[in-house]
Amino acid sequence: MVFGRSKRGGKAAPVEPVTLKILVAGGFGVGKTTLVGAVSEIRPLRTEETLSEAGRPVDRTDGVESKSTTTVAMDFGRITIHDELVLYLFGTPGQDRFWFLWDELAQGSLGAVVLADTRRLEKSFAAIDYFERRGIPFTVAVNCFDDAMRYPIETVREALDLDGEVPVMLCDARSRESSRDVLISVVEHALRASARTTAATQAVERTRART
Ligand SMILES: Nc1nc2c(ncn2[C@@H]2O[C@H](COP(=O)(O)OP(=O)(O)OP(=O)(O)O)[C@@H](O)[C@H]2O)c(=O)[nH]1
Ligand SMILES: [Mg+2]
Repeated sequence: MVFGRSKRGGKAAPVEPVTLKILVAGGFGVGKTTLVGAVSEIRPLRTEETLSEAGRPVDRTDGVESKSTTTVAMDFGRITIHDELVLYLFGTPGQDRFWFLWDELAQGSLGAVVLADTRRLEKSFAAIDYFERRGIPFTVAVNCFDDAMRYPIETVREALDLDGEVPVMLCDARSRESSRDVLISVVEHALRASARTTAATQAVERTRART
């Protein structure tokens, strides 16, 4: 289910907010857990485990050698955009060995954020491919790490071979405002995509009715 009205006990609110599910995805260590934690108005659910010596042969830590933990199932958080719109955020695990969880997490999502790190841009290819194949709208958000080179948005778009309509933004996953802007971009982009699909369906139906 993509859309839903949240149920609340006690006094009925004048308007129940629409709730949407958004995925926060991307390669290992790009800042998914950080983003969910930065924007969530509830204490985020985290499933961090220590990166062990035993996992070293399979866990790719190149470029983020100082990282000591990784998400092994998911992150979960919630943000109220305004009275009538609440987003439930699901952060994906970053290591390849947890790919099997993605289908479960993606079910019913309106759209996704693909976080990218310009020092390891290739780590985002798999997430982009995943959402493109399933027709799930996504925004690419470049998480600007302090020691990473800054590139123009169009350079990032070209390097990732993205379609013209995919929004690309620069962000700081540690900042609530910046992360909130990224999430709003995902919602707007997904709603535009949905409106285009509806318009196309209606055009097909009108054509059928005439023939
Ligand atoms: N300087 C800087 N550090 C960041 C930023 N975002 C995240 N970090 C740090 O980078 C590390 C990785 O962040 P996480 O949020 O755990 O990354 P993740 O994508 O959830 O990682 P996995 O779940 O293991 O794939 C943490 O130590 C963060 O504090 C950022 O925007 N700037
Ligand atoms: Mg994580």
